[in-house]
Amino acid sequence: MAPTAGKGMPVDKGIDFQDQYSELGEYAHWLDTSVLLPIIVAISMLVLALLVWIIVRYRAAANPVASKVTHNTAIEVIWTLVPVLILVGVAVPSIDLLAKQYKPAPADAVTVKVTGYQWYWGYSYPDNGDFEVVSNMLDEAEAAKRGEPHQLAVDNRMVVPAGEPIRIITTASDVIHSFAVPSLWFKMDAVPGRSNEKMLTIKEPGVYYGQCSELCGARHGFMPIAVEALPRAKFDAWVRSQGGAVKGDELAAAAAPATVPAAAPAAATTTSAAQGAAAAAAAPAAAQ
Ligand SMILES: [Cu+2]
Repeated sequence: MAPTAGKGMPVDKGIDFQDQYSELGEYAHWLDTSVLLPIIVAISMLVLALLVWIIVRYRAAANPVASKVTHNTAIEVIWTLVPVLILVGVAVPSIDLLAKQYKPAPADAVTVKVTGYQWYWGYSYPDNGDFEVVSNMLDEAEAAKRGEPHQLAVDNRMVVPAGEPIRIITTASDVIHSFAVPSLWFKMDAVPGRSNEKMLTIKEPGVYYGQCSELCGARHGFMPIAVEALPRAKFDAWVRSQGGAVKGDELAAAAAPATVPAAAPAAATTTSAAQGAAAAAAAPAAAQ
């Protein structure tokens, strides 16, 4: 699948968050731009106005006899209560968002295990025959040839079904990495010896780019992430093309030559379940 310009990627001169393609992302984006930002702006303007008023009205030249007032109960009650109410108002949607973000995925969700390596990503599909896709950044010429943004484009994407919950488990083989895709509001550290889990539902098919977001060494800036969400039938076909199986398939049947979806430049160098271990061992060599 070819990426859509401006979708799932940064845009020129963009200052806002990227457009969101998950429900949680839309919720979080709304919370930021429609709740937090207006409150922040209003408070900043109020404080600025008070400062200017005091500096002008109560400067020594205009106000030679200083006031001796030290207490005003009414004002003190107001400036305690109003901030408390604002914070409670902000806490309600914040905690709601937090709880939704860490809701476990349903039992039948597609599982993708994301492994960070120095300096590339591996995506394995434990429920689909446990094949692993190794994903390296494309060089500038190759990215241009494929019509993809350089330093975001990869040779083999992480392919997932659109419109259904995905269970993403992140881990790492060497140092801490972080799997982050801004347009899906998804960021999860990938820590050696530990698995972190979070659910993701992508609303529509598309290609969504991200980057490793934890400083992980010399080529940290060159391990981009490309997530390709496909309609269910195309995802199933892709899984079979990788030597994997979808529910109801038999692994043996999937070993037969499979149809490669037109959408998959991602189909080039991946491994079957049987070759998985050998490929994982050879993978560092493949990492440029
Ligand atoms: Cu990294």
